[in-house]
Amino acid sequence: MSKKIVIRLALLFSLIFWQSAAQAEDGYRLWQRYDLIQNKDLLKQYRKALEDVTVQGSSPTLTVVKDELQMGLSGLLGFKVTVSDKATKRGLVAGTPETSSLIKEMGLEQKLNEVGQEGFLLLSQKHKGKDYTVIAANSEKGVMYGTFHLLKLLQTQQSLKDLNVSNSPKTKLRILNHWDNLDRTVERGYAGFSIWDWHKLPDYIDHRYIDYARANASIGINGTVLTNVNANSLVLTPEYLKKVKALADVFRPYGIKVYLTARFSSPIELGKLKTADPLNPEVKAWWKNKVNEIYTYIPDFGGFTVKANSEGQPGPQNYNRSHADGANMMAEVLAPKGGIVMWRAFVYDNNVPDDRHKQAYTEFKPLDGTFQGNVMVQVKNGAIDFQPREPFHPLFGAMPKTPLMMEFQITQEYLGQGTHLAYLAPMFKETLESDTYAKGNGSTVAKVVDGSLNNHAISGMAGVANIGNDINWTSHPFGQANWYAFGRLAWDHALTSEDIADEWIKMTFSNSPAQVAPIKKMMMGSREAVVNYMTPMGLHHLMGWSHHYGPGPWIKDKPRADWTSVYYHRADEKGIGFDRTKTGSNALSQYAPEVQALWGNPTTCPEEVLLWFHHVAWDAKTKSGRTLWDELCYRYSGGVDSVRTMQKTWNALEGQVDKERHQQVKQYLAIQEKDARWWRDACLLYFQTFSKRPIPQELEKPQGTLEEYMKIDPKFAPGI
Ligand code: BDP
Repeated sequence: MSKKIVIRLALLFSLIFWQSAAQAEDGYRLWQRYDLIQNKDLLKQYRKALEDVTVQGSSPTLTVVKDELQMGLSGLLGFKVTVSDKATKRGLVAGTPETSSLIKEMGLEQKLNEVGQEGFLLLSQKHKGKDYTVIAANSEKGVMYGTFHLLKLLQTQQSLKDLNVSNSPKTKLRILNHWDNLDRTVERGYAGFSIWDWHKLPDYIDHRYIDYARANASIGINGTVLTNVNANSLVLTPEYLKKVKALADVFRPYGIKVYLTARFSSPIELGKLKTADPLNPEVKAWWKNKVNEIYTYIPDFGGFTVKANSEGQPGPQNYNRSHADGANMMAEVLAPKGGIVMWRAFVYDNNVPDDRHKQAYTEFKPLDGTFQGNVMVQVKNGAIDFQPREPFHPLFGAMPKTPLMMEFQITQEYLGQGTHLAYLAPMFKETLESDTYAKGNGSTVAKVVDGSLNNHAISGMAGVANIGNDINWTSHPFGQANWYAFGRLAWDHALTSEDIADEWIKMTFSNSPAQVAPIKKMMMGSREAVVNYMTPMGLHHLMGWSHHYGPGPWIKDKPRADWTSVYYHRADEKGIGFDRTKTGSNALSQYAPEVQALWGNPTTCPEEVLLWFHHVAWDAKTKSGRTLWDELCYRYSGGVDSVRTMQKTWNALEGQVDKERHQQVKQYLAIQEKDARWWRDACLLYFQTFSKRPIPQELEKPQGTLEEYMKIDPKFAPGI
């Protein structure tokens, strides 16, 4: 080899090395990667269609649109795209009839009428003999959502020919709930510390805030509750309101409103009043002044999320007032400013009820019709607490006069936290598609939540965020998919889990079918895998004390019975499960008769929730023909097997997925496999002390003893 060739080769290799080093994948870019499109034919089509880009106007939101188009298209198309504000004669045009003379000329009014304030049109449009791609909306926010939609079409490599998209959100408020404390710890947060750097705010604006807003806007999220539901009244002091204002200013152009959690006792803590009684005039006056003060900093402040009389938080019941009294007092002072109250229904009082499942319904159902118009009652998807599987909350369908907001948990408190792969869209969908029968067949939870079942003017979905200051935001690279899926479903609950996964994989990893198909398969089965190795067949609340990470079915003798595991599984010599039928707690009576008929009979009750509603004998026959005990053993083992299958699938993707993320996920899957065995073995050995039956011969046997598992006590687990 000549010297020249050697030098050239060396140069080439160093270039390749430099390029791959420069592209080290840390996951920070989420689904907004905007890398050059590899499909040559499509690239040609896109380049032709999008060569000229026109966005007239210069408001903050239109600037977001321009910046995103410039950055996105330049990356995807591989040349520097400039956005012009002079109406050009072809290419892409984005705007409203007010901001864009071209769009006004096109006469899209009728079509625009159908998409409302936040929706958009994306059209291939001929105008005066020229071809345009048009993003049109009634508001600049709509233009922004249309822009992200167009970028998604490119990222997922879809044709831009004959576009005729008309799209608008089904739910009005699409909100992230951050359980972030002012000291930057995050309750149930597994991805580092809070992204809100309160100490440096308001002077230092971390670029992350902007990227956070971009990511959220791209999936339609339009609100963020910055602080923990277990609230600190400090955030309502002027010092902190200035910091909140700085964040609100960053988020505003992206259509994201800021909300805060309000500690009910703030008038005492900050106002030095003797009471926080919602009917006390001084208390009302204090909140009125406080709200007015907040609006001087943040003129479009969204309102409050309130956790009251739950898990030790103060609330109106401390003064013998109802939840409605408390919520309405706040709502009254927020109403003139356009603010709302999201009053949480996750309550349980100081007395242990006969069944915690019943408490929210018992307290809230009688209050239906007594809330002010700007109050939404925020209800968790299930009646206990974000378990891997819960039947839908009985309040959905039971409060027709009150807009009920959905509360999902994106952060995986009970689903393996920051280390397990569990794609949650199927879980969210399962709840949304459940039929409450409130107004006959097809009265789904989704229709309750989007307001259509009872014609509510406001509607909303909240998701407890899984975001922290880890470089990739969510610790597990696949945690990003849950943030993404929540936003997409809040926008349109009719989307399928598969389609959402498809989009996310293409934008996050690759468009190559060789990657999309296996990754999607992993994702689609992952939540069920977690259910199986943690809490199959309707079991729930079996986790270890406080950290909620590993198994603890033996947890008992705690300050409250309903904080223990034995309270929920009720295993004894005869069988296992919580009888919630007439012979038991009768929580089932909180559901519509159709639901009661289905779930109330162990032979028709879906096995997925069997032990949620029934105490079943160890030897009872299950659908597989096996006894309940054997079936439980099979399900627990099946959960472990599914994780091993995920590992195989992922290993086969080595060399296709970038090294960094491949390695990361591989390590997490190894942890998940180990944890799945831990759950399986600990639970089966423990339940075996009651069932007194052997684990079927053909299944893998536990490696440790029950005593060993019971001694495991993870110290300093995050999120507590
Ligand atoms: C539980 C969490 C606890 C939260 C509570 C809530 O363990 O940290 O404060 O929910 O939703 O799941 O208020």
